[in-house]
Amino acid sequence: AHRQTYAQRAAKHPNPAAKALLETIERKKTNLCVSVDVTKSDDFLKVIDLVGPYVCMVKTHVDIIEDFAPTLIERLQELSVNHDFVIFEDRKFADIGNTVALQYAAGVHKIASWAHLTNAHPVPGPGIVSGLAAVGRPLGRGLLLLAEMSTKGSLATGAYTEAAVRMAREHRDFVVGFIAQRRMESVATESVDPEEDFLILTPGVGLDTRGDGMGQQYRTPKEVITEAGCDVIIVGRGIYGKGDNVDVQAVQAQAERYRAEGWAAYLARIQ
Ligand code: UP6
Repeated sequence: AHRQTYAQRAAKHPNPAAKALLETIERKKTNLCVSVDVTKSDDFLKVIDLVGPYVCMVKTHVDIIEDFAPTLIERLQELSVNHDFVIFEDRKFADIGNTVALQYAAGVHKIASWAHLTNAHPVPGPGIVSGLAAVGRPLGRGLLLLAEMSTKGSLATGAYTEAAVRMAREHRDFVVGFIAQRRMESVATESVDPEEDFLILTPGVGLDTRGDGMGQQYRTPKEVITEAGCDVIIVGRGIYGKGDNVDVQAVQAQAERYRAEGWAAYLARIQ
């Protein structure tokens, strides 16, 4: 899949959320997803409004917003329409099917009602996918499985990563890809359908530092997109620093910088 263009893949993708993401990437010429990890609603909306023109997707951790109100989701949805980006709630579900279905549909945040994509740890086994699919599939949502993590000492390696890929292959109507550090086609190859097209979304991307002192490890867009064959770069603090005192010009400049690097890395790959 990674030798094809985003447009070619969009045309064939059966899942509405994955298709929308691929179309957005092609239309806006950006494979940048900004992870908006700030704790105040005003900063959250401000950063999204600033980076909106440069991104295909905005990634949220809605549970870190200290003044959360349902109207925040309405504003987020307006920004998603006006700036043309997909919404990914990085919830990292990790419980039994029944519980994750409730966490996805209900509670304060009602994630399934607004997030085009969300993600889950495969650790509980395939029931987690069935539980989330029962809620998300009728709504046209998509799920990403965490097959690998960007952090030092991650346990998601080897046989665990292989099991994640097998789990995804058995639920291709809802699982549209992975959070991972490389392409997954060559993992657990006993039952690969040549038509499968899993998106690889990759966090741990930074141009100016290699880590954060708390286990995070950064690679460049070129390493991630050109060399490892991933599809989307996820960048948080590389764009907005600590997230306090949002500097309008600096945030826009960094967003355009990562967009340009990510796109050049993609063009180099498909050449
Ligand atoms: N994230 C990772 N690594 C993973 C999975 N998810 O960093 O393997 C998420 C974090 C954070 C973002 O939860 O929201 O991606 C990375 O932010 P940063 O660019 O500021 O390090």
